[in-house]
Amino acid sequence: MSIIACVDLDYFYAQCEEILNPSIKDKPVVVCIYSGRGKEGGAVATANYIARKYGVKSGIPIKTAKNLLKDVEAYFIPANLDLYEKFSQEVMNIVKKYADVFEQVSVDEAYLDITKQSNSDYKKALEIMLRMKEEIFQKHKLTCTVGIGPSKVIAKIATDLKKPNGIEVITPEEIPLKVWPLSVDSLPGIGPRSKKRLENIGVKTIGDILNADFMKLVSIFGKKISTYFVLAAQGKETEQVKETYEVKQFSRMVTLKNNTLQFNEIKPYLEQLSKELSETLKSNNYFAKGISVMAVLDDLNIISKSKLADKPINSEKDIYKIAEPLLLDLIKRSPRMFRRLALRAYDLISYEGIESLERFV
Ligand code: DGT
Ligand code: CA
Ligand code: CA
Repeated sequence: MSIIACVDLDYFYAQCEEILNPSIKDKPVVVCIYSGRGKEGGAVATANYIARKYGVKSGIPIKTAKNLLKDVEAYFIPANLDLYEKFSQEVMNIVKKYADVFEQVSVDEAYLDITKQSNSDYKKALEIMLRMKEEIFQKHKLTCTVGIGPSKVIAKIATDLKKPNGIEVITPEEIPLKVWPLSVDSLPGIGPRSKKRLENIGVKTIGDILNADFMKLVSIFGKKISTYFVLAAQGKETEQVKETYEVKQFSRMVTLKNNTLQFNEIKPYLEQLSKELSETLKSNNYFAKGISVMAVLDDLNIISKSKLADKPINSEKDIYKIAEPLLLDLIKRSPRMFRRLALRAYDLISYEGIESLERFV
């Protein structure tokens, strides 16, 4: 019997901001995506649980959130997606270690097949996931919620039951008790519209799905979706955890102190980026064949040039050697001064199997 875990990081963007600046932690924190139209145009990406008590949630206009929080001291922070991406990668690298099979489904969410690790034992599975939660918290001071069950759907439902900073196990035997009383829209895939249609035929809870007339469901949702509802409600849908393959590229970017087009001034930045990129490749066990240099100009236009090395590389020296002529070429054809410089490695080769690499080096 499979055991699947779902890991979801709590109020993710807002929690990253709290980690960066712990002094805001006991106040409402709202992470905003500004549209650029008007001072307060845009939407809320997410908010911490204190702000949620005031009704602030993902997707509402920033203006509405400001209104809800007008009588309290609150923090409105523009989203820093690079920062969240970086936290996400670091946390997911920990999560991965605890899985037989690991599938990342969004920036803050992953499914783990832990059947082998736990020997199909739910008590063991719980212990393993508690250890993982602990390691994530120890290393990053970041909390997450974990759900464990016999299928992806049940694992996800378990996670939603215990947010934030919780853990929940639902064994197959516990499904009637813990899952069937829940409202139908707790089942992943059932949104407000399907909920309405189900209510119209008297189906309010997940358990009601199993008592409903199957042909009636089919007449509304079709056979495929109806079958999914019925299997999912019993923890019997068989969607596998699909291994997520590693990122196919790494990059590093820097903002120049002064905008410039002078090679001598830009060179130290390229050296620094080569060093950082080399470190990233090495610490992730990768060689790269492709190197690309990109410049963001002072009008925010972007120019770039790439080249494939003759063999996979990952040393600072080799990276710089490929990158320097690319930079010189960009400087030559750039109409404007450089504002930022980025270096990217692609066409990556993992050196887990170092032997197979010998034919390259
Ligand atoms: P949670 O899981 O309920 O504790 O809270 P979050 O914020 O982690 O919610 P989740 O897992 O649905 O989404 C993960 C991140 O994705 C969230 O921190 C920000 C982003 N996100 C979610 N919904 C929206 C949205 O409607 N708009 C934008 N721009 N970003 C969103
Ligand atoms: Ca989340
Ligand atoms: Ca999520």
